[in-house]
Amino acid sequence: LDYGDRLNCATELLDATIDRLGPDRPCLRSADGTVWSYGDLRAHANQIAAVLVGELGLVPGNRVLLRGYNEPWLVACWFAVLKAGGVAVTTMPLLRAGELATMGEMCRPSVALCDHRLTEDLERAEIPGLTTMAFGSSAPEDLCVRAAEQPTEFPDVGTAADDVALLAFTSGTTGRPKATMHFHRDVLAIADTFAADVLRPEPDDVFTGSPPIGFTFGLGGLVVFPLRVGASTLLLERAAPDVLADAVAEHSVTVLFTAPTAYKAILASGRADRLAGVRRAVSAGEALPAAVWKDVHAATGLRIIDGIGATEMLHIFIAAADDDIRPGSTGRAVPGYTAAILDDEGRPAPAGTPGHLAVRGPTGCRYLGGDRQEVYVRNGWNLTGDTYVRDADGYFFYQARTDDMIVSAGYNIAGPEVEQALQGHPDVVDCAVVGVPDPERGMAVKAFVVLNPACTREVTGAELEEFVKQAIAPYKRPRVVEFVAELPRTSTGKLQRYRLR
Ligand code: 3UK
Repeated sequence: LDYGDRLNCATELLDATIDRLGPDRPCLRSADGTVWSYGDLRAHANQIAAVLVGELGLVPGNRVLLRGYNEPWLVACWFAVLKAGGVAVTTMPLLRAGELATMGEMCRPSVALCDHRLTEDLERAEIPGLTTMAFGSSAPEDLCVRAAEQPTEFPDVGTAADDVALLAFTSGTTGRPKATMHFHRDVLAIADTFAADVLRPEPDDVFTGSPPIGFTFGLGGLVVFPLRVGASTLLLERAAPDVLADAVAEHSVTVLFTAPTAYKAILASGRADRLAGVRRAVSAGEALPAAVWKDVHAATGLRIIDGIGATEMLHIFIAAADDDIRPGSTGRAVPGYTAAILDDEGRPAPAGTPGHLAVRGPTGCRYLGGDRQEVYVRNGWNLTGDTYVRDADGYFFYQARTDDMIVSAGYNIAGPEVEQALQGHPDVVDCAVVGVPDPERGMAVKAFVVLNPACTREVTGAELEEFVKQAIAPYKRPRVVEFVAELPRTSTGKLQRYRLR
């Protein structure tokens, strides 16, 4: 992956793709049937870049906060910022004033481009020195209206390959978000490793998915990967599993990005047949249980590509596709990346022994501000905070977030394994397993369980304890069960077990 010293990833993704394939190919699709060609997207991005520079006084290196739903204007804004040499600070529409204020404090953006429906929380965040311009309405001061008066050509700023292009926030399964910095070359590197070698998209593919573009899973899967090959992408403002499945069928989608919970929900809602036209389906964000992989395969013939990614790494670094897939395993190191399991002292652990997942490759963690950097990166290895096992063939098996490993009476118990066992119970719709202090065992396994509201029978904790005992080693069974109406999740859908602890 040698991109040379000067590189602007927006020029490469947009202008270089147009140079190769022409401006008329479909690029961005919306649920209502609107299609922007590559040429349309470039023209809008160039016009917005002209507003950024000419009206908002942006100079290279300035940070621009982006806030919007997954829709074409948000993508145009993202390209505009990079074309103008700015740093895109992507945020998710679900975030509220308090979270936006924290992010503003951390990365001090000078400009915000914000969907006109989402400005309220941003204003309440009161980020000092910030000029906000709204987009997506027909008001005279709207960015889209202002941009329409600008020339459609713009000379992209010749950034360095290792200039920061993107500030992305971790979803914070353990509390305060952290901002990670990614270079122009990193943005291309994720397309030229995971996408090129594992996903292998083609120019006629139609992408879609649920992750927000403000989450690097969505930015890669729904913007960077399709544009790198000249494919098109369907952007959905709302992508609940049923909506997503219907959109896949209606728009002849061939490449799908979503999370394990969505695949489960699509199966449960009887919509698996809607995925019949999909060629490549990716699952990331949380571990994909083997049972879900097999059920999707049985219902559709699809072989889901599981992949672990992280905001710190920008995108996916362990995955498997096609015949390489072993259900229940995340896969092997993506070509270009090296992955290992390390013990507590940082030495390589042998195959079959659980330890800390460590990875190195063309992308890696750079926290803004630098503090906590030494927690994630040690001896050149990025430590993701996950406990994994590697087998002799180089396949990696997820155990738990290391913080979610429960040491009970000397046994190491992975909370997610107990959750999967509980999920097998017909009346359990959702659950989370954590360790709670216990005078005898040190820690005891505790399960928080959401029962199917349609269940009329009384389900007891003792029944669930017995059920798990039959499914996995008895010492892993939950000693305490608490029934709850719902479980705490992050805005990217991850369980927040630390809040339950
Ligand atoms: C967990 C997985 C098991 C794991 C992400 C794809 O999820 C993404 O980034 P985040 O920063 O979280 C990272 C953490 O999430 N995880 C992700 N994928 C898997 N665990 N199997 C998986 N397949 O704990 C990891 O450390 O929110 C995913 C692409 C880009 C991303 N940012």
